[in-house]
Amino acid sequence: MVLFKKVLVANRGEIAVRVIKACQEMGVKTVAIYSDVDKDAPHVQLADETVGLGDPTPIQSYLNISKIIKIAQDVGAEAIHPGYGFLAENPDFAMSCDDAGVKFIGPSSKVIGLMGDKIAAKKTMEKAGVPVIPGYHGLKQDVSTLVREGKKIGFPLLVKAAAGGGGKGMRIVYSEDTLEESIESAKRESKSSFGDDTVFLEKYLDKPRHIEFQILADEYGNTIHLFERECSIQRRHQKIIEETPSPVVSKELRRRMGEAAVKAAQAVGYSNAGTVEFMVDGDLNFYFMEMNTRLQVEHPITEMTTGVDLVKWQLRIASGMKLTLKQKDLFQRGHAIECRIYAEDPRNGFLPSVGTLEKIEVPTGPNIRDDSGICTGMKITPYYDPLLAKLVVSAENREESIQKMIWALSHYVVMGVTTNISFLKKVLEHEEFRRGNITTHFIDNYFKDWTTAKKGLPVDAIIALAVYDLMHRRTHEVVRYKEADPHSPWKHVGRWRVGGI
Ligand code: MV4
Repeated sequence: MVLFKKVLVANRGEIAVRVIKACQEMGVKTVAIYSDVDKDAPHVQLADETVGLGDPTPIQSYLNISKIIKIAQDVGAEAIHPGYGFLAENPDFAMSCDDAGVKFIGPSSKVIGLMGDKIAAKKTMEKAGVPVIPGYHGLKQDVSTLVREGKKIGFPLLVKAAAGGGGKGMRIVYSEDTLEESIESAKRESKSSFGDDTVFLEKYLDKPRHIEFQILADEYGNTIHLFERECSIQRRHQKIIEETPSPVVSKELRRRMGEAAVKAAQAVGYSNAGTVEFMVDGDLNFYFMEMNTRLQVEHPITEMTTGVDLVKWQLRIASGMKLTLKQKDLFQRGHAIECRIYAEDPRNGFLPSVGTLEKIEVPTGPNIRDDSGICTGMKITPYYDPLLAKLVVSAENREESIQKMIWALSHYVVMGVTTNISFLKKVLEHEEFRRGNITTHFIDNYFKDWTTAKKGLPVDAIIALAVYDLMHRRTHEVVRYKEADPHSPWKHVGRWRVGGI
């Protein structure tokens, strides 16, 4: 079995860069695709061949199935790597690849479709003996059935969309009084977001943690897990800090969850890289929540602690090679953390920040990894996800890893857009985070008021600090007036990351 000679990367940003580098290291030629606003982007500069998609709107570019498949055929690419997001979990895309004779680097279209239906996924897992969150996931969808089933579950409970994920169409119900209206409004939102109003009900778990397992499976049924990632630090259903190992997963729990994750993958004939998401409650009971049929954003922390290059394995598996890694040979070494650096303004409701990147300085050192898709001069536009980079560090243990990440964030400089760097540091510095006392509600619990702008320091102090910090390659949180006064001297320092004293 030999590797592909040429792969088309159907994505942009840091993940396109990550995949292109893995291909090149393995001697595989790469084809980048790009929209008009990405013509000078790093993934385009790095690739061996490039093809333009034109109009930057996602539907016309990175989501355009027929255009992308036509390009793959024209350039003679044998396979397409979808990255994450865009077409990565679209069963129609995987199917179109099959039909066009281009290998989709991921699981089968059938498995993607099955896992996209959260009810079908739960039923499959229940049948396979993987624990699922208690609730109702039946096909009877009339409101009176749902209300009756909801009362049986008890309160609080969650109404979730079968076609959903990411909190869309989700409602928390605290008592019988609001059950019916919550079901109806969840159905309405689900219909308008996904074109499907099927919902299911779950007991609302107390002190929930999001802990997921990385899976690799080849096309001959060999399946392994590469341990867990704790992803409980989220903001509006968007993960911002991930770590491994989880501070609450014991050896024994890891073994049981890992076995359940492998069982989940095998139950659906999974192949390639995937992630089994579990919710873990305050008593450390774990339940299958969903399976992500793609490479995850947070995959680097697994790579940092296991030494396994997941993207290379995706390529090998898709080209028909056997998984030669054995479960018994895998172990976790040290502790790794990833922080997602976004172009957004934590002081202004986390609104995406757009502009031209004027300066970027990246911390370097042993066990510091920067997966980024940005360069100076690049415009950050509102068209795509505002993720600029993923900063990943590893160290011997959790405490050292946190310290190291705080250092690394302090030496990460981005000028031209506002970033969440200072917010990430505040989270890492939080006493409860340091103790490992985290749940999916951590940000809501402890950083509720963070978006209100602080009153500014005198202008000369700001400028002095800015110069000082630049010289010392340090960044601070933004302190500026809330209102945009065109005559304000703040205008001139508004892009600088200043303050924090
Ligand atoms: C839950 C849960 C508690 N119990 N399910 C699902 C989608 C994910 N992004 C959030 N999800 C949750 N599912 C059960 N059975 C807690 C969450 C959850 C959450 C719920 C309500 C409000 C904010 C939340 C933030 C993270 C996780």
